Amino acid sequence: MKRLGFSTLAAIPSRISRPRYDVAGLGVGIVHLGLGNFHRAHQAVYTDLALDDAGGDWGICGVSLHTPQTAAVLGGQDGLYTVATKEGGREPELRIVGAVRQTLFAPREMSRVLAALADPRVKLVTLTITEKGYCHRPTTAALDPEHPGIRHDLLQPEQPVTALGVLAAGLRQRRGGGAPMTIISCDNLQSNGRVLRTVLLDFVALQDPALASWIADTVAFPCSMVDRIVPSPTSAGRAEIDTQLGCEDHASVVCEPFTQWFIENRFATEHPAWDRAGVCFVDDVEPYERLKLRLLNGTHSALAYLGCLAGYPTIAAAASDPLFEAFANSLIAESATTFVMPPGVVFDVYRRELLRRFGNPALRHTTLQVAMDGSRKLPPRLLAPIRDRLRHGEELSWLALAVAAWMRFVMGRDDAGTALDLSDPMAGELRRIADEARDLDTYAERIFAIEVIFGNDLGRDPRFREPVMAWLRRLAGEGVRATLSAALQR
Ligand code: CS2
Repeated sequence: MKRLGFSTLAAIPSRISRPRYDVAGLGVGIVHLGLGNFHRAHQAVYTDLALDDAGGDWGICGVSLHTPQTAAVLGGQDGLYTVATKEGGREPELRIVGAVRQTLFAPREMSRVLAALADPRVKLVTLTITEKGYCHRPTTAALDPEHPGIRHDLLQPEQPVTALGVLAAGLRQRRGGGAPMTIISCDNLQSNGRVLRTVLLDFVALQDPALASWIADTVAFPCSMVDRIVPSPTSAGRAEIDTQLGCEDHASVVCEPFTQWFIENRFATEHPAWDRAGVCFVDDVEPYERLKLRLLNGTHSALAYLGCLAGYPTIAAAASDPLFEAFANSLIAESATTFVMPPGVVFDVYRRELLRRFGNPALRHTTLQVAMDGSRKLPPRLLAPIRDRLRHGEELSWLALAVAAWMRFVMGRDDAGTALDLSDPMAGELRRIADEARDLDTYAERIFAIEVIFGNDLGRDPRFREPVMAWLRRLAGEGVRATLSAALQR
C-alpha cells in the first residue's frame, strides 16, 4: 500500500473530510513543542478547522523534544495524518489534517527550532509536554533548579534538552527583532499559563535577567483548559484507518468525538480563528481547569490505579463495571464539593457525560497509560481537592481511597500478584521505598514524607494520613473488589 501524502490525497474516498485550504502553500505561524498524539488530535485539529473557515498563515511547525519517530513519519507524509473519532458502535469519522507543515526533532535540528521561535512570522507557541515537562516543584509551582534537565540547560544553553531551555534559547534570538509572542500551555496543570510563566522566568533569570524582563513585558502566557481523550494508537486501530483510506498512515490518531478548548483571553499577538472551530475564549479559565482536573482527570487516575490492580486493561472496561462506576460517581461527588461550577456547567450533566466518555468501548485507553507519572498527576488532580476539603474541616473518604490506590499501585503487583509497570519520573525512588519497606506502615511513612508530592503539610496531617492508611490496609489485605463492594454498601 502507498503512504498518505500529497500524491495519494486525490485517491482517498471523498467521504473522508480533508482541508479545503491550500495546504502546500500554507506558511508557518505556530510552533508546537511536544508533537504527540494529543496535539495531533486536539490543537492541530482546531487550527485545521479554523484554516478551513478563515485561512491565514497558521501552519504548525511541530517539534519533538525526545523521540525522533513522529517527526520523521510525518515528514515522510508531507505532514498529513488522519484523526478518527470513535464512539461506541458508530462508524468512525475520519478527517485528514493538513495544519502541521513542518516537523523537527529538536536534538538533531536545534538551530532550525530556534530559528522558528525567532521568526517574527511565528506568533504563537503551544505546548503539550506533560506535567513533568515543566521541571517544577508541584507543591510550590516554582522551578526546581536541581532538575537534571535544568542543570544541563544552564550549562549548555544552546543545546537544551528541556522545553524551558528551548523556549529560553529561542526567545533570546527573538528578542533582537523585538516581536511579541503568545505561549499557550496545553497541559493538565492548574493555572498552567501562570506556572509556565513562573518556571520560564525563574529559569531565564538564572542566566540572563535582562532577557527575563523582556519576556515578562513582551510575551503573554494565557492559561488554557484542553480536553479530549486520546489513547496511544494501536496497530489494529491504524490498520482499520488504512483500510478506509486505501493507503498507509503511520501517524494516524484515534480519539473520542468530545473535545473542548478554553483559552484565557490574554494574547500578545493575533491567533487563528479558533473560535470558528469551537474554542471558547474566556476571561478566567481557572474554574474550567479546576473542574476538568478534579472531576475528569482525578477520576481517571483513580480508575486507572484501581483498574490496574483489579486486572482491567482499559479505562472503558473498568468504568463499565457497576462497582467501579459507583465508586467513580462517589468520588466525583466528593471532589465537586471543593469548587464552584464554572458558568454554564450543570454538575449532573457534566458527571453523566464524563461517565459515558470513560465507558466509550471504542477507545482502547489503557489503565497503565493513565496510571503513568502519578507523582506529577496526583497533586493537581487529587491532593488539591483534598487540601480544600481539609481547609473547610471536611472529612475525606473517596479521595483518600484514590490516593491509597496509587500507593498500592506503586507497590508493583496487582491483586492477582502480576507485576505492574511503573512509569514515573520518580519510579526509581518509589520502587526503592516499596522494596525496602518492612511493612505497610513503614512504606506509607516514607511515601508520605516525599515533599515534592505531598508538600510539608499533607504528609504530616493525620486527617489525611489516617483515612489513606485505612484504605491502603484494606486494598492490600482484601483487594480492590472486596474493598469497593464493602465500602459502597455502607
Ligand atoms: C488522562 C488524560 O492520561 C491521563 O492522565 O487523564 O490524558 C486525559 O485523557 C485528558 O486530559 C482528557 O482531556
